[in-house]
Amino acid sequence: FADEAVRALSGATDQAAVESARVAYLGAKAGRLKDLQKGMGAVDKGDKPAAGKKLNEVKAAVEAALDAAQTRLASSSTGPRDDGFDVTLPGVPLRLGRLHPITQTIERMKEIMGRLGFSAVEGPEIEDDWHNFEALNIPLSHPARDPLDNFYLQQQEGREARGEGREARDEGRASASSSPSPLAPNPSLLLRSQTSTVQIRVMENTPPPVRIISLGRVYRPDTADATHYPMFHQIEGLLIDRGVTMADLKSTLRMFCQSFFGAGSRETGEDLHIRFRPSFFPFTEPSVEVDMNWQDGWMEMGGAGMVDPNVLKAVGYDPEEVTGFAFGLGVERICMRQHNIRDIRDLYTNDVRFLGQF
Ligand code: FA5
Repeated sequence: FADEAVRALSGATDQAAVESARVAYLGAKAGRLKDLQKGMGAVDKGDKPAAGKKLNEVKAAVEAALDAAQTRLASSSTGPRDDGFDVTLPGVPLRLGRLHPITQTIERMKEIMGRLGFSAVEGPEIEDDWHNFEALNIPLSHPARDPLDNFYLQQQEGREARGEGREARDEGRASASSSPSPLAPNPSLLLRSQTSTVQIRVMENTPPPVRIISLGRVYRPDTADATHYPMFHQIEGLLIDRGVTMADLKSTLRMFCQSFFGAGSRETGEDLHIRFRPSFFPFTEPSVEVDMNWQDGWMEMGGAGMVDPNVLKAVGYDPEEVTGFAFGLGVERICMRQHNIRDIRDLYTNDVRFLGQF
């Protein structure tokens, strides 16, 4: 009995096993030792002292084994171990990384527009004059080309600028995603100021119908304030087909906003409205500024309109055959509204305590 109990206790690998061995051998009610003590009554009077002594020895041996097992388990789960590793010290919390709020917004926009049948395409951030201005019906004299409103890239000297410029433009026509080399000596290379450039790149390479979105960085020498940053993101949408109207534009934007902000759903009980204000963009006619209602007011989302026939002609489409709408919305503004971020600069100071909230 003593050997069996000692073996059970010294082999126990956790507290539960020690406790069940304790109950089985030393338990006050039905333990095996208790049974032996009860059996003492039947022992002959003359044998009793020897039997009592033996019983005490067994009890002491089992109790010692119990102590040893408890000490062994306690020292292995708390306090420093032989190898100096103290398992009682507090751990170092793991910091999980997460996507930047703008990246999250972009992913969500792609997902929603994808469900509406728009596929995402990319365009280069270094653009030429043709895609950023000329094909978008922005003539040479237009103020949008002002060097103070654009990040033009420095030109190489001693090369014939005009001819090289046309070459860079032809390269651009060849592929919607290939970017002219930043070293190309085109005096009109610039960091794109809008994602509308991608409209041209796609239409040059795709016969209608077209249904795309393009999301990416754009650059303007705007002074940074609460709602402006010199680098920001736009989502551009373009749909070209037979018989496309302003009604299609409005319902597409409405569905997009409804999905994005979750407004108009039964849960929020909020109704969602899109408002068009007359505006002007050289590449759309008519042109509008797009607002959506939000918390008792209107929030400006971006610009939109019906693609100007001159743009359709510039990319080789027949305006008599197809029409289309385009829109360009500020991604930061939408992200800020979604999360109640008051200052756009917070998105780009890279303070992980701020960014970690989203
Ligand atoms: C355009 O850029 C047009 N390309 C939009 C367009 C596309 C019109 C297709 C028609 C058809 P605009 O310059 O208004 O438009 O800029 C659109 C949005 O970008 C603005 O409404 C605003 O939300 C955002 N935006 C403009 N400048 C900044 C800036 N400096 N920082 C952050 N967001 C900006």
